[in-house]
Amino acid sequence: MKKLPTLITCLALACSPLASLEAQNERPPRKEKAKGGKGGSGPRVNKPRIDDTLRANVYADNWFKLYINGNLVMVDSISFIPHNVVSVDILPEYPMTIAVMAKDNADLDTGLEYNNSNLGDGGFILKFSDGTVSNASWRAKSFFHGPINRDMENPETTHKPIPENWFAVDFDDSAWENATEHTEEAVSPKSPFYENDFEGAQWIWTGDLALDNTVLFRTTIESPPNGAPMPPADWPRGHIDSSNR
Ligand SMILES: [Ca+2]
Ligand SMILES: [Ca+2]
Repeated sequence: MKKLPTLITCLALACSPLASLEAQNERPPRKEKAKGGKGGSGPRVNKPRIDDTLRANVYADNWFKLYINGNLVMVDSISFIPHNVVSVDILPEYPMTIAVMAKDNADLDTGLEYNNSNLGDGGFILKFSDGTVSNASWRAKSFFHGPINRDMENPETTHKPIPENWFAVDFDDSAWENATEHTEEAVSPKSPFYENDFEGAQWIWTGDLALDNTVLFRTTIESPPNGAPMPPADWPRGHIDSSNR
C-alpha cells in the first residue's frame, strides 16, 4: 500500500500527454559541475543538452539531402529502395532556413527508372517536433524534367543548372513558385512513413509529381511554430569542419 500514492501521482500528472508536455517545458535546472571535475578548463559556457534538440522526421520518394542555415544536417542514407524515414536530432536555430534537394529515382538522360522501363514519381514530407511541417508555404523549383510529354518511346529530358549557393540563408528564392501539396494516395508512401509522426505535414513537390525529378525546396521558420521558447542566444554555435584536415 505504501506505493499507492506514487502510482496515483503518476496517473494524475506525469502519465497524461498534457502533463508530459508541461514537463518538457519545465526542464529541471542544470546540475552544477563540481570544481575540478572532468572536462575542459575556461569560463563556464551555457551549452545545449540533448533534450534541447528537436526530432526531425523526413521521408522522400526517393532521396533527399537537407540543409539548415547553410549547414548539411540530414542525408538519406538509402539512395533508392527500400523507401525509408530519416529521423535525426537537430539543435534548433531561429530563424531557421531549411533547404532541401529531393530526387525521384530517374535516369539523368531518359527520366525513366528500372532500366528505362518505368515512369516513377516523387514526393517529400517533413515534420520537426517544434511543429515545423512541409506544406504549400514552402518554395519549390524543378531542375530536371522528363521524359518530356511522357514520351517513353523516345524519352528526352531537360536540366537546369543548380545554383551553387541554393542552400544558403541569403539565397534569393523569391522567383520560385510555391510547393504543390499532393495527396497521400498520389504519393503512396511505404510502411516506415506510417510508423513515424508526420501529423499535420503535407506531401509536397512541384505540380508534376511524375516528370519533375530533381526538386529544390526552401522555407524559413522564424520561431518555434508550437510556441516553445526561443533557444538561448548564448548557446555555442560552432560547427565541425568535416573536411580531411
Ligand atoms: Ca519521375
Ligand atoms: Ca520515385
